[in-house]
Amino acid sequence: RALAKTIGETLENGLFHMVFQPIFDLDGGRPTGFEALCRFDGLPYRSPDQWFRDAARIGQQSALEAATIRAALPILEQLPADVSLSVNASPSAVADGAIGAALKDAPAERIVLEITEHDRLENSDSVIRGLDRLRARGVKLAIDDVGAGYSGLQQILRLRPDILKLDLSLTADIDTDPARRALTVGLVQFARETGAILLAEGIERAEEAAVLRTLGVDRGQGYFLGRPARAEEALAGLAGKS
Ligand code: G
Ligand code: G
Ligand code: MN
Ligand code: NA
Repeated sequence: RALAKTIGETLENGLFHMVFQPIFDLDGGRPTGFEALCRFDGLPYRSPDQWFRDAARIGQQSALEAATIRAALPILEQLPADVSLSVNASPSAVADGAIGAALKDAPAERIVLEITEHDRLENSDSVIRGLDRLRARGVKLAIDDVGAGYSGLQQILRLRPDILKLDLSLTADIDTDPARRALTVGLVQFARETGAILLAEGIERAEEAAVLRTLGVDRGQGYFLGRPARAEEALAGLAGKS
């Protein structure tokens, strides 16, 4: 099938590249980490979401996820030791061991695993076992897209993540929306009481960053703070900052 062929070729020939978006302490300073995001080079253009859905249909999702992680890891050698690398993973790729294998030789304590329940947790025991194994090695766990879709409160209560990543639908226009502020205040309190770090994504304006900081959100990510960029550009942005 055409789909299997393009995904097969993407994997075999590395027809994708990684970009890296900085994550900042909202109190300022240089990035505390970068999130790795994949970009496919083939035509016609497809978003990562589409690619992973397509790959899932032909049983290649885990292989594709593992390939993007392996492609992201080399940037760690060029980053200061206290700067972390966040990679995305689906629960199913954690459960079947693909993510653990991709991270086998990685410096675990510098890795943040961002997971979203894109797929239902059909096999939740094996997901939890897979996450426990990774965390035992020192990998930090972030729940991605908190406030959207399946990344619900049950998952947070069950997994006790190190990092909660607020979905951009909560961050957008938080400076003008009291309801979004109220929800965020609740999550700030939850994070404080459970020792988790709260990270807001999708920050596009200075006013949003200022409000999030005032509310007690620890970290931020978004176009206002820094766009995803190829490794060389991301590293150049880091140079000269302290
Ligand atoms: O960067 P962008 O907004 O286009 O990413 C769209 C979605 O694809 C996001 O939900 C993101 O988590 C996911 N995504 C991007 N890159 C990767 C990747 O390398 N691995 C996995 N598993 N998901 C990714
Ligand atoms: O993995 P996750 O779903 O968190 O992926 C985050 C997505 O959000 C990526 O596709 C990234 O390109 C995108 N993104 C990053 N910063 C911003 C931003 O400031 N605004 C918007 N709309 N999207 C962003
Ligand atoms: Mn993410
Ligand atoms: Na997200």
